Amino acid sequence: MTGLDDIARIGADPRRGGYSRHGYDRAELELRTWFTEEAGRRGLGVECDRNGNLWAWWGPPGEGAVVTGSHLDSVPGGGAFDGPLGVVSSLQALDLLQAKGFVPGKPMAVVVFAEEEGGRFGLACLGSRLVTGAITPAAALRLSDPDGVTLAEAMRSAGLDPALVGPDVEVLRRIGVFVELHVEQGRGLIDLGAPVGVASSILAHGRWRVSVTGEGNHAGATLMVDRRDPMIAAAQVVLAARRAATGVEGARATVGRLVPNPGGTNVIPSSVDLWLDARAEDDARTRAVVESVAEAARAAAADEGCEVTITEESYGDTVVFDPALRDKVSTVLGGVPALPTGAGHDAGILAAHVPTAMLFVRNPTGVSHAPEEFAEAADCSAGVVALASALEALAR
Ligand code: HGY
Ligand code: MN
Ligand code: MN
Repeated sequence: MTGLDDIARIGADPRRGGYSRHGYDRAELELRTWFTEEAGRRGLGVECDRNGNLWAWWGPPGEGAVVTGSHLDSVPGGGAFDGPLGVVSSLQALDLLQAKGFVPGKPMAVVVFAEEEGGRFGLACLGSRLVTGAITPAAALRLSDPDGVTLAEAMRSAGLDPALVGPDVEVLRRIGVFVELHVEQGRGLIDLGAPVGVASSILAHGRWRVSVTGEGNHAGATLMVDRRDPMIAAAQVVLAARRAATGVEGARATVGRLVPNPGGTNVIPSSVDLWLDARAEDDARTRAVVESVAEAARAAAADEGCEVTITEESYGDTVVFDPALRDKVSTVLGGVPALPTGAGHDAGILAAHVPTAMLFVRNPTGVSHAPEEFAEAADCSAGVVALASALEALAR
């Protein structure tokens, strides 16, 4: 997959393995430059919208466009394909259409959404949520990264004016249909024996911040009976997440991020922050998992003489992709299988506003959000051909 080779050195993370490319950090800004150059080489006109999303237009920007694309940012230590495969495949699909002399009957564009993973500012799909109004400018401008750099400061460093962020009706009006190609992040296409599939739905999912406060103290001078150790309660929250999800059909719950304050080996933390990522087939089951974890957190904190607060940081209900568009794309592709995903996507945010479809490319490892994530070159090429066919059928 030549396009991915071009960016293979950008944002490689020697400590974690894989890639760490986050909203407006050096690696992601380098990827923005790479994308702008690649689009320019193809005669596409590139513009950045007020929310930091890049748009590369084939022909003049206009309403009812056939839009494809994805994101370039990653999770910390993420794989090479999650996001970039969709962007590279979009450019290569346009290459195929231009090479065959296809003349679009509608405007076409490739979009790169900002901070899809929320790897820096903690909120997934930030760029698409801002465009659609799924997050308010005020809430977005309250975001800051673990070093205390605010979203506004990061956007300014990228030459953007944070005062302009917010719902963008003009941008939304331009999107007639959005098709996102993405590496599959599970085993669906492996089990189906298919290189490419279309998405049927996305699990309901959200993120909750659990903050436990106790009494910071000395690890050696403080008797066990005298402790109010927030780490004890935090540990029980982690175990409660596993128990809660296991008890709800199809649910998933993860604590992948836990930050003790101050974080010294010989220090009983004064507080611990941890983030719960919970998902399930519908709102009721997702909320049931979260409520069960919250109950356990309150009990564990009380037992340990600690305080606990639980804050919902983001949430999206189940997404069911437009069945007519899904079936049209599947038919154009000769009847590829439709499959659900447990991973969130910008396409999931846009689906509430414009007709949206997703294509998945087989990942023989079934692993994602880790360096082992992979897609065979032949399957990537099949994805590009499929995307080109879908876009051609939609842009005729
Ligand atoms: O978290 C997700 O599912 C997506 O990768 N942002
Ligand atoms: Mn991801
Ligand atoms: Mn992704």
